[in-house]
Order: sequence, then C-alpha cells, then structure tokens
Amino acid sequence: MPDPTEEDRLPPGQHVPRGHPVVHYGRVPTFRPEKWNLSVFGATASGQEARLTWPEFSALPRTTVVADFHCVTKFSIMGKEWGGVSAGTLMRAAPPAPGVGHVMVWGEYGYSANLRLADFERDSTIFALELDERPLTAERGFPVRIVVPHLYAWKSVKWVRAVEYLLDDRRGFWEDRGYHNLGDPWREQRYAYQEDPGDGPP
Ligand SMILES: Nc1nc2c(c(=O)[nH]1)N[C@H]1C(S)=C(S)[C@@H](COP(=O)(O)O)O[C@H]1N2
Ligand SMILES: [Mo]
Repeated sequence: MPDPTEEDRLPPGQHVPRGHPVVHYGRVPTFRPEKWNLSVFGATASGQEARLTWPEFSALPRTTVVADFHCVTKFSIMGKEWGGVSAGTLMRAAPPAPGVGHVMVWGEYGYSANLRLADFERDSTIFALELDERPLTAERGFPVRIVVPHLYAWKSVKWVRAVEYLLDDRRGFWEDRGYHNLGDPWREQRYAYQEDPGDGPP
C-alpha cells in the first residue's frame, strides 16, 4: 500500500515505482576537477562571464531541500534530500542584469533546460552535490546537478556546467523536442501542444 501522505503529494497521472530509476540521454561524463568550472554567462549584471572553479563553487554556502521529483514519463520519486548550493546563493555570487526573465541551465554535452527566473529563484531550487547525505553518483549528475522539484524532472539538469541569463526566453533540449515550455506537473504541462499563448517563446 502506498503511504497515504505520499498519495496526496502525487501530481495527476504520476505513480511511485520501486526503486529510483536513473534517466538521461547520452553518456555519463567523467569529472576532472582541475578542468571543471561553472560558467554564468549571458545577460549578467557585470556584463562579464563569471567562471567559478571547483574550489570556488564547492566553497559556496550549502543548504538542503527535501522534495519529491516527478518525471514526465509518469514515475515520481518521493521525499529525497538534496544538499548543495541554492540557486539564490549562486545568483548572489553572479547576479543577472535587470530585465532577465529566464535562465538556460546547461549540462555537459549540450543538454539544456530553460526556466523562468521565478522558478529558478524558488527556495527549493538547488544545485545539488549530495543526495540523502552522500555525494551524487556519476549517473545522478556528479559533481553537481540542478534540482527544480516543482517542475517535471527533465528540467533538473545533471552534470551542470553553465547558467545562461536570458533577456528573451528560449527552449532547451526537451522543450525544443515537443515538451512543454513550463512543465508544471500539477497542471500536467507535459507537451508543447498543451501550451497556452504566453507559456513559451513563439
Ligand atoms: N544532463 C542531463 N540531465 C538530465 C537528463 C539528461 O538526459 N541529461 N534527463 C532528465 C530527466 S528526463 C530526468 S527524469 C531526470 C532523472 O534524474 P535521475 O536519473 O536522478 O532519476 O534527469 C534529468 N536531467
Ligand atoms: Mo524524465
């Protein structure tokens, strides 16, 4: 029997599977700390790209978020604890210019997902280095992935390497391949054909 409180926390059309599946497109990258950096580019407040090295990024203040995680293929992972750097902390380290309304989060090999700034700025949006108090495994996104628990999990980019501040919204990897630009699981925003005017770029 599923836990009744978990039942209430399930968005429409979702179910809780056994275990915690690993889902991604393409290969698992190798982490080389001396070559790794996190770039914050696009419409930054300074007009310059900021590049955080691994020692710089991993020294940022940490927090934890306990949240559920909903894949558009209809499984949900309930009550995971993610530890890492909140998106707000990263934004304070490398702020956006006025007028930025969206961000593109980039992973290794060109995977990307776009977010409204309001979704990026949520307290629960975290650049996670840990899952349930252990470093992420390679296949979960080591060393760092973003977790945006209130949106479908394709937006939770693994192996993050860059954040691009956008003055105009642009579709990411799956948003450009038929998925919904916003991806709110509570509204079942799965596919682009469900978009209302204003939900996405033309
Ligand atoms: N870089 C990258 N991140 C990604 C993906 C991907 O293909 N590449 N897939 C996304 C999808 S569709 C899902 S459901 C989640 C799965 O996360 P998990 O493997 O930790 O369950 O990762 C997301 N992040
Ligand atoms: Mo997914």
